[in-house]
Amino acid sequence: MSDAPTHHFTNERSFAKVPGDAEAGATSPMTGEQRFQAIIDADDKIEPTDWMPDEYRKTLIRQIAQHAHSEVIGMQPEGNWISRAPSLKRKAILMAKVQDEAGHGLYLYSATETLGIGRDELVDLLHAGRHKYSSIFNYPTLNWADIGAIGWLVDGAAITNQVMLTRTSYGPYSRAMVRICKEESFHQRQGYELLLRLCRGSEEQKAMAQDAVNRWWWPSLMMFGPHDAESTHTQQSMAWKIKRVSNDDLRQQFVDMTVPQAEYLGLALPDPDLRWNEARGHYDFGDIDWAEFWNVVKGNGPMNRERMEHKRRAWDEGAWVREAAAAHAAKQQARRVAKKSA
Ligand code: FAQ
Repeated sequence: MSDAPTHHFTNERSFAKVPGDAEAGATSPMTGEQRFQAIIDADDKIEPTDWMPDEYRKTLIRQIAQHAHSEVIGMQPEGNWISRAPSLKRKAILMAKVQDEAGHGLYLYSATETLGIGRDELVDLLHAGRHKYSSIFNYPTLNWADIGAIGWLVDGAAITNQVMLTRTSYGPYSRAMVRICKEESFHQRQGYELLLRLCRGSEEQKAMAQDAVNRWWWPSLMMFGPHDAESTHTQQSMAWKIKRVSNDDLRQQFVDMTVPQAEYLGLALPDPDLRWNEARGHYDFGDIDWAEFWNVVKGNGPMNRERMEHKRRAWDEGAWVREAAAAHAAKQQARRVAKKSA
């Protein structure tokens, strides 16, 4: 072992057997970099204490933090309707869903902590405008049917993206995704069922559902990010198996899955170019308004300012809770130490 480049080996896990070990043999042990690549090639998981390239770590922190921030900011558009839900049952469902999103944020911030960066630091970066969150949460929720459209389309798009992330190469992220996807599928079902009830209701209710779908369809397609040709990170992220499917392929999957669901609801999707293409075996769809997408990403969407103001205010107002929890934990710890040394 003495001639192994030890600076590449950070822990026991680095010595786990991976394909290629036999060929590498005892005479030429793998470097951390080679072992990282072998784990990726074998479709195995990189774990927190494994050696990893700095850029791999940075990419994960960027993507997972952006995802965590999205879950937390994503509580706002729906949270806005909890007090106005039309029945106790709908209120209970909506509260459970919004709480789930907070939980998703926590799992994801925990996953970034395994990469060496704390939640407080990430939240500061978001509050300072140096981190992004998903464009979708910068649109307003104008009527009750928006809650159904968010569940069906926004959670539907989120699941399409996140199912592939259960196979991402970073262990803690992939395991968080398994649990998150289970919860997201309940979210999607409740949204679809809500819209189905409206579509089987009065003319006014159906019109409300159609209005919501008209406004949420295109922003949902934007959630998948820019076209592959414009995507800064896709190529490297796919080589590292952080992303397993490209933005455009996921968007196509989502369209193919959603069109028959819209037909069953009896709702039109607001795209005159949407039609089945027999030769491709997929639906063709119209051009996305990328100017609108980038405008929203840069902070100029209809609700960006309000979302961030609300987020900062909630963080400041919750300071006493964090301080009280930290003081309580310190007191408990001091008691444990005192008991041990007594
Ligand atoms: N919004 O090179 P790419 C949810 C940025 S969770 C804003 O293609 P990448 C649950 C991107 O950061 C929704 N910015 O980037 C829920 C990059 O900028 P940067 C969130 C976007 O990372 C439901 C630049 O554009 N889900 O909805 C967006 O390879 C209901 C170039 O883009 C996740 O975050 C966008 N839509 O691919 C909660 C899933 N798209 O950083 C409440 C995990 C792209 O270089 C209620 N994330 N950008 O300055 C991912 O899978 C990826 O990050 C993508 C983007 C696919 C989103």
